[in-house]
Amino acid sequence: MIPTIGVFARSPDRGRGLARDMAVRWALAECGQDYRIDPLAFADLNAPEHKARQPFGQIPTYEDDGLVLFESGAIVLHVAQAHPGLLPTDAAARARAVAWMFAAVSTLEPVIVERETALLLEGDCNWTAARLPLLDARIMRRLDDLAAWLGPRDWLECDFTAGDLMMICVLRRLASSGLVAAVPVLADYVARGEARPGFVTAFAAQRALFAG
Ligand code: GTB
Repeated sequence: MIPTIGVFARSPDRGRGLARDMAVRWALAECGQDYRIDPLAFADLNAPEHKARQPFGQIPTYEDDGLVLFESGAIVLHVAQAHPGLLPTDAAARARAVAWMFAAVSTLEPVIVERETALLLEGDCNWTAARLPLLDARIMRRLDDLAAWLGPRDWLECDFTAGDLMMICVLRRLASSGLVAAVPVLADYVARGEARPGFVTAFAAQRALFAG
């Protein structure tokens, strides 16, 4: 079966690969798995048909052989369990890789999304300018700890895993902030991920939606 993923028909990032379907596309590309896309307009997201797939009216979704999944991390985990290449076979190493997936979405991503929300939805509020340095400091604390862990390694554990894939997708959302660029170990880490053939393929596929 070829899975179908639900994606934005026109992502607000205009093809920069910042929406969360990018992680799913990248995981599938790393595994050499073809997929179809179901491009959704914003107006489609809250339709009952879509909410039956994604209870919160969001993308990405994933459908394959009767299985309907939501949550990008859960989808990537499912793909990584179904194909070789994104999770180690050793049980302990596999558990470490999964821990990094959770770290990406539950320790790094929330502070990053809080900054995005402040800029996008509260940009006009008179407290935002004062709050931004606090949000940046919270993010930098996480980035410094992550960089200290990474040190001279290429990846979070021995080999590239779904943990790196999720972490790099989360870090990419800071591209316009300059915060990752300020931590060379992390800037290099993100660049290593972006240079992987799987990333290049996935990035081109999501960008193609903006070709017309
Ligand atoms: N926890 C869920 C997951 O990981 O799957 C979160 C899914 C989610 O936030 N989806 C967003 C969505 O559908 C798109 S990715 N939003 C519509 C809605 O909630 O109504 C978030 C996103 C969107 C756009 C950019 N961008 O343009 O830069 C970046 C990230």
